[in-house]
Amino acid sequence: MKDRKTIIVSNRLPVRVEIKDEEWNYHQSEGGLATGLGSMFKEGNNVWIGWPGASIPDQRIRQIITRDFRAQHLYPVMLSPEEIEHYYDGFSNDTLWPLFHYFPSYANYDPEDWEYYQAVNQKFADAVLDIAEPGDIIWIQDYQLMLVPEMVRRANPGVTVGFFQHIPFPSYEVFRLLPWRDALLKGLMGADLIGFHTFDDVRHFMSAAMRIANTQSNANEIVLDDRSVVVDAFPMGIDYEKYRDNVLNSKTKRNEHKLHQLMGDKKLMIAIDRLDYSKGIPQRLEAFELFLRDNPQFREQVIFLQLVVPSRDTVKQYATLKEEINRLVSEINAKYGSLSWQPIHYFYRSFPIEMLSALYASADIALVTPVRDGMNLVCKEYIASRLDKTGVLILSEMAGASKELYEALQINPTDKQAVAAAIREALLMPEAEQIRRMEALQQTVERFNIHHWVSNFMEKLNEVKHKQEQLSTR
Ligand code: GDG
Repeated sequence: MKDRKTIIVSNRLPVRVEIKDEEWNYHQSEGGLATGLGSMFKEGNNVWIGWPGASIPDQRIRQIITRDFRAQHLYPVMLSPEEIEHYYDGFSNDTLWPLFHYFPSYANYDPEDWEYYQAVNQKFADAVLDIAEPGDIIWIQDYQLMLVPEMVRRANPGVTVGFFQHIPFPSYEVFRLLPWRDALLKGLMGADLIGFHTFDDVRHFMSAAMRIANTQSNANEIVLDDRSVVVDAFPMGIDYEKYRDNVLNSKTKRNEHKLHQLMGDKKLMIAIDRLDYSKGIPQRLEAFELFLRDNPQFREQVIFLQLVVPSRDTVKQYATLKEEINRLVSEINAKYGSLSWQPIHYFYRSFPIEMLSALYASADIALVTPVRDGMNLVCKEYIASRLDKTGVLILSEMAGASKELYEALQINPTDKQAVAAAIREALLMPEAEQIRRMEALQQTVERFNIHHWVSNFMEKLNEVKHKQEQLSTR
């Protein structure tokens, strides 16, 4: 088709607007998705639809901002504070997020949140339908927009719809707790291709579709009355070159130098997470304490730097988690620290990328121990930043990344003894062994990078569509 275009849809646009009084600024996202899709959405008539990150009540400012965005192929969907509260903070982050990360006791089932979720999904679908023409490809991102595929297909059956979920899809036993499970499955099955990070997520989705929606399936294909839906794994990668090159940046070098001054000849172990109960931060601190208790010879020898990026801390569970982390850090530091050594350096804020890169480049060990994570990109960024190929990654079996990164020291994050033992093993690992593992990890992360992920998904989507077009013309 001649003018066929691609429309990306995600909760957030890759550019965010920040408004204060009558003034506003635009901020480019440095996230993986923005990088991976960055070149695609700017081509031809392609566009990216999403929320610009702020409520803009003033009609005049809204118009100016919309015009500025559109000039960059960005279509803002404006959301009111109530919509953000119920669709985003509520249903997305207080219902789907905990449930899909296996924290069902944290999930809140509020019918009002669900009403908003449906309405806002319809708003996103309408934005797509405003510009979509038969033959266009629409790629919808993540759990905030699970109803959009079906809403778009129903109104415009001629388009091709892909959906990718960045967080885990839980076991049927957990998913079925959702009062609105049928509607969500139906929403997703409006897509031609549904992607997850891992084959386990695929299997869980297929099982939920079969047992809740009574679908028939054929291998990884759901067979509906008039069409089929392909479900597959597309493990997301990072912009490998960017993280590798960042290490050589002069700002990164300066930060690295400062870190070395702080560290002296001590070993550095790092962990970087958003504040979230799925990231296993308290369990990791407790495992570090166990390590210090049982390995007194390593005291004064290692510094653990934990960076937590603020997130959702007005929500009760997050505020409690933040307090628990504060308490654990101060208890461990008070118990084991000395005048010349503070075991844990804890930061609750975000750092510029040049500081992140300096941390990756300086760290002898990266501890990535979520209790549940769709993929986890921090561990891949650490690998890409290890220019001399030393360093040890300790990785949770519960992160999607564990399905690719076999040469990491893999642990069950709730097994504190195992995490403590892995820290010891990492500190004692001979350099040759570190390099052997890191080389293999780098090969995987470099090859299956963000560009591979985008082209792999798009190729599959084109292939699925092509097959369906052939079937319909027979
Ligand atoms: C979801 C899924 C999946 C962190 N601190 C700073 C900073 N970061 C950047 C990291 C990394 C990103 O944030 C975090 O990505 P993750 O993948 O670890 O986790 P989520 O945000 O939970 O993302 C996850 C991902 O989607 C992609 O599909 O892997 O499983 O939960 O890129 O570098 N960046 C800067 N300063 C910081 O202080 N600049």
